[in-house]
Amino acid sequence: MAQLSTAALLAGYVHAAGVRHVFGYPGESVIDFMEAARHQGIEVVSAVREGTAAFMAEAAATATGRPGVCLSTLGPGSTAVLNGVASATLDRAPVLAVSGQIESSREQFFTHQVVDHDRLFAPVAKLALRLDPASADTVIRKALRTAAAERPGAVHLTVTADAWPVPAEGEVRLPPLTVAAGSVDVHGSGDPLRVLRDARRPVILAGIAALRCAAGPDLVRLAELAGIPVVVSPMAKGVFPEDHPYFAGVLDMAGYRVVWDLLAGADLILAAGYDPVELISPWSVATPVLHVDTTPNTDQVYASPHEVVGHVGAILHWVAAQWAGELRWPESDVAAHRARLRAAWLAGHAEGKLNPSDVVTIAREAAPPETILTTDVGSHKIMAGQAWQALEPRSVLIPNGLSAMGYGVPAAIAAKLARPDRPVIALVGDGGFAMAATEMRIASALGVPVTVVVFADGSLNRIELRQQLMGYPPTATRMHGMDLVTLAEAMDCDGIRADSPAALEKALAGFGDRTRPLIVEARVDPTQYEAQF
Ligand SMILES: Cc1ncc(C[n+]2csc(CCOP(=O)(O)OP(=O)(O)O)c2C)c(N)n1
Ligand SMILES: [Mg+2]
Repeated sequence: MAQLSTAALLAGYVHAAGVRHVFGYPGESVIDFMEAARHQGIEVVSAVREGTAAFMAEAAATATGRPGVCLSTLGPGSTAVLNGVASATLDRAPVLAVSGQIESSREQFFTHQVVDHDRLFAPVAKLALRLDPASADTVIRKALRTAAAERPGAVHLTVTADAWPVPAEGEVRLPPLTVAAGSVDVHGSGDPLRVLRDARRPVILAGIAALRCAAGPDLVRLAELAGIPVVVSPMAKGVFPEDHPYFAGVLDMAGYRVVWDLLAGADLILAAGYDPVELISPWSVATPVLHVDTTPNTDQVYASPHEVVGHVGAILHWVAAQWAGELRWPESDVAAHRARLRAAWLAGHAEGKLNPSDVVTIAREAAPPETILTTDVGSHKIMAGQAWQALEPRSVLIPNGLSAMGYGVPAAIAAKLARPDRPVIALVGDGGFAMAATEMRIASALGVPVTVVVFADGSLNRIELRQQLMGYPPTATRMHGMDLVTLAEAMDCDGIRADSPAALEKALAGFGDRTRPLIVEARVDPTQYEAQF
């Protein structure tokens, strides 16, 4: 068999891993790989800049459960991609980030556009390796397996420009890319199941490892058998259907005090795949925790005398199979809790204005149930994160590990490319939108009909509120309104301005059937956010 070039081997591996889009920004040092990817039938999507290309790779990975791939050139390309690599790692998305590098003969002494990738990526990637032809096969397998293994994240590969065309040893032999959690380890003295059986008012806190383990059906079964309310973390939204009678809200989003009160009043928290990377406020409750996760309780954000470590779905399945006893919570108590949460979420709502909560409500009502939502970071995220009703895993993409602004728009484009069968909507702030707005020209160029609703409040609201609380004026947190309708049209997108609930309803009517990208400038009054701080 003819030997593949290093570029072709890498392209072959990522294609075998189910990757159909590589998101990147071109440079001389990666031309060979772009060509090899094209040859494999992989579309190379050029984002407007490398950092957003990495967000796209993260979103594609999160929406599908398969690895995402991003590409940058050396020097300014690799420094620009850094933010998105960090985001993939802290958002626990399996991403392969590939950067070119100057030819190996100059790598050790040349200075123009040369930065040390090992040192650059070490703190923000699970692993940073160099792809050499002689060991390419092993290194690619190691990179893919490491990115996908618990806890998943980004792996960075540096490839010198002269390495791409060189024949590489090996052939495509894809390793399993599933969650790595075989046997169950039980730590702590005594029977962890007894801890659950002894609890009168337990609450389940389900997180992203539960989502990765596809533990939804087991969560539902346990919740129903034992009558236990389920709180989810923002990035795990959809792992437990949010129209279920035992759904009890989203941690650390709007109305957070009501959710924390539920956890404080419980006599046991069953943490099912909860990853403290999502913890926004400090862990403030003294309730005992039973830790069930793919990873031992290495964070120690909460103490947990018992740890059950393994596949979260399999463990919950086993727990449910052992369950005997009364329902711990009647459905009516959980419903009363949800009503309190809803009231807290609506606090500060003013009639006759376009409130942030109105935007979430109207968007959810206009969206077909199977819609994929992406958000950005800021006050709008905590409103959407709590009340957007998620019905399926991987249908809500919220950046909540690094919490990097500028994610919502590129994530929506990538989600639509990865799941063309689904309507996709992005709910973003005007600050975060400004960071990534020009990515919408990619949406129109590729014919990707995403809908972006911008919470236009003229403010970096989340930070302005903090300033206000500290008694300071809004230094550097106010923005002059941008005309988003004109901007949309300049990028061959549709643009609509809405400053009332009725206008927004009209703007979003039937968006699931749209064939062109749409930007909606939703002129919200931010006063309601004050009640959420
Ligand atoms: C890249 C990046 N820079 C800064 C921040 C800090 N930050 C968090 S929320 C926020 C304000 C976001 O403003 P906007 O996008 O308008 O959303 P809003 O809060 O107004 O809903 C800022 C600056 C961040 N999370 N990410
Ligand atoms: Mg804003």
